[in-house]
Amino acid sequence: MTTSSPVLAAKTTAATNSMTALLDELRSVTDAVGRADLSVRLRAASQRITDNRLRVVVTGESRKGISSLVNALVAADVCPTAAGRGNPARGPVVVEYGESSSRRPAGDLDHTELVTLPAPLLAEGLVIIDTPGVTGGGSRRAAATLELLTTADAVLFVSDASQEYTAPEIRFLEQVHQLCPLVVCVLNKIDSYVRWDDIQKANRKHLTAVGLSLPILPVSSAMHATAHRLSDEVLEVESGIPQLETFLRGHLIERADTVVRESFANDVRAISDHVALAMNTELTTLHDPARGAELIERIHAARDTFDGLRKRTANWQYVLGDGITELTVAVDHDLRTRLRALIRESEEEIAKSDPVKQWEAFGKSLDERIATEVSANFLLAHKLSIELTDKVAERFAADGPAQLPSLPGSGTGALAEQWGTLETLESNKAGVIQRTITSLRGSYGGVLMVGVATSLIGLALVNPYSIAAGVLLGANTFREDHKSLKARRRAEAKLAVAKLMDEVVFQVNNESKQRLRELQRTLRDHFTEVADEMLRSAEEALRAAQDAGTLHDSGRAQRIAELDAMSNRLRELRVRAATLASGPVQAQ
Ligand SMILES: Nc1nc2c(ncn2[C@@H]2O[C@H](COP(=O)(O)OP(=O)(O)OP(=O)(O)O)[C@@H](O)[C@H]2O)c(=O)[nH]1
Ligand SMILES: [Mg+2]
Repeated sequence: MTTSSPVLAAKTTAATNSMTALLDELRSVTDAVGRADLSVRLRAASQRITDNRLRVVVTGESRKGISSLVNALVAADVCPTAAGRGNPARGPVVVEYGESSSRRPAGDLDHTELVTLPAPLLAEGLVIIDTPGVTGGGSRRAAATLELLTTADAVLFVSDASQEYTAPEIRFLEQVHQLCPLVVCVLNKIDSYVRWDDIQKANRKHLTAVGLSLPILPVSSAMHATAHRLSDEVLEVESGIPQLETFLRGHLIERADTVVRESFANDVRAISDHVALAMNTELTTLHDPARGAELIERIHAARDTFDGLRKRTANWQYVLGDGITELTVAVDHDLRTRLRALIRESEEEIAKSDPVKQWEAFGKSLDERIATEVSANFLLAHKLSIELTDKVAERFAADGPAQLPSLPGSGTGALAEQWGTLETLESNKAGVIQRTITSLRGSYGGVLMVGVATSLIGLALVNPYSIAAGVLLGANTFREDHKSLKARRRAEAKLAVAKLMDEVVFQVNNESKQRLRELQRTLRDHFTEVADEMLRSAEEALRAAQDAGTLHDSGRAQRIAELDAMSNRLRELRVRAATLASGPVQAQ
């Protein structure tokens, strides 16, 4: 979604500039030694530093002020609110940095809109996502939002000061926390409820009861809007929005900055190690051929290990392949078990009552329950995917150093659009008219039958006897029909439920299989690439050592001088990178 967006955050601080400049310098070295693979990696590292955007998803139950909060954070009226244009967005609104304000559809299936504007918090790298409020613990929207959360760096969970957390809110918070560890609870509308601090205390108790220790920050988006309009700084502080911004800066932006610096230092270290291997092998061979030979032997052995790591027969490849198969089976089994329980419950309900009377309500509640089960199944798949990534990395690292790749997350919110709804019952469509016709047919038959018999004894076809018989038979048919209709309706209702569940299993399984295939591809590509890089370095080192052996005395001194210079340059770059990585956060 946003990752493909051409709009980049304006996060060009002095530190990011120095970091990218250093990576460029290092690239001139990797280019000089002909390591195009390392140059590509350096370019990707530069991109990560300049495009270091953090996704903050804002969610909560409907009408708590999610959109109003996003507007307050960017000090602009960019997300439609119930109070504003009266037409809250149907899908998420992604708000990110842009030099000028713009608004366009993000081109997704789920009605996502992309808004850009030059707000300070966005310029620091935040991308804020306004989501449509979830209407209950198990609604489809909650399922769609959960999917969005797999790519979130932080979540703001909005509730208001009118009431304490409800059970569905706590359930949802627990799920959110499983997907994104940085969750901030925002207590909105403190301007309208004087006893908001009681609600805050009560909410803290609810969170503690389920073992969640999350910050609860009281705010008033409405007060912030007024403060902004009147340029009233005191009111602005009272609104709590600046405090929320400070929190996000301290806990998200600065920490992410540290992560970026660390990964920058790691990249520089790893890449200079790759280059240094060939250089040092050549230098050692030039200085001391005996020691060089020993080193070459060791590199040969390492080369074979790295070559083995690239092959399909490598242990980590088996761990990955088997893991994906196991995961697919476990996720499918979990979904089927959950839905089977749901089918059983629904059948009991159908047997107990006549479902036609509340078919629509029944369908709605079933839909909610399906969404709850699908969400739980999704969370399980996510958890198992992370465990598998760790397992594969562990296996790989047993034979060589590995870095963890980031997990793929589609974040399209398509999860909830996968299954249909309960279909209308045929017998329900028939209604009263059909039943009257049926019973009339019965009574008509009665009139005819008795009429024909009585006509034999000289009475008219329609006579008091035939009419009485008609009435009697008609009533009977009506009763019988009513009974069989009820049975038919139940059978039909059960069939409709089973059909819907089949569809859910089919669609959800399809989606999760696709996700797992993507996971498999990402992990396979990542670890193969790491193994390729290591193999390439070993081969380069062997080649350099061989070249060194063929040099004559005069060329040898010159080559030693060249290598010494390059190796000094590498060392100097590493020292500078380490200083930059541990340096203080610099303002723009
Ligand atoms: N008093 C008060 N009202 C607020 C505040 N923030 C939002 N509201 C009101 O709450 C209502 C809902 O606000 P929205 O921002 O549309 O809420 P939402 O959570 O985005 O709602 P949906 O997108 O429809 O789920 C509107 O009538 C807002 O005016 C606040 O800080 N104080
Ligand atoms: Mg909204």
